[in-house]
Amino acid sequence: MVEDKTALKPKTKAKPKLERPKLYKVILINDDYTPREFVIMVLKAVFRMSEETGYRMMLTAHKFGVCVIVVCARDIAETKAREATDLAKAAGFPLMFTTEPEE
Ligand code: TYC
Repeated sequence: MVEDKTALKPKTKAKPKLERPKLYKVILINDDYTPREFVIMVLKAVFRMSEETGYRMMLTAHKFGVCVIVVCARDIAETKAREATDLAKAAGFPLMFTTEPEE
């Protein structure tokens, strides 16, 4: 008798759908006390940006209240926001960075 080797083979392969991990925004918040130069220094040190980009982002937050600094994985976003906020706190400034999920 001929053995049917294909009988147990599933017709379609199960493809578990992997959700793409959510991305998070790091947001710079304006305040009335932190010096502009200090904001730029933090942006350069923590987010590795140039003087020009730092200046542009500082000014955007200054004018509009907030500025999105970077969009990245949650743990990186939270670490950078904490690092930047802690630098300001250590220097006695109320400068704040927050994170929120991207829609
Ligand atoms: N508004 C501040 C000032 O006039 C400067 C500043 C800009 C502070 C952006 C925070 O996220 C900020 N000294």
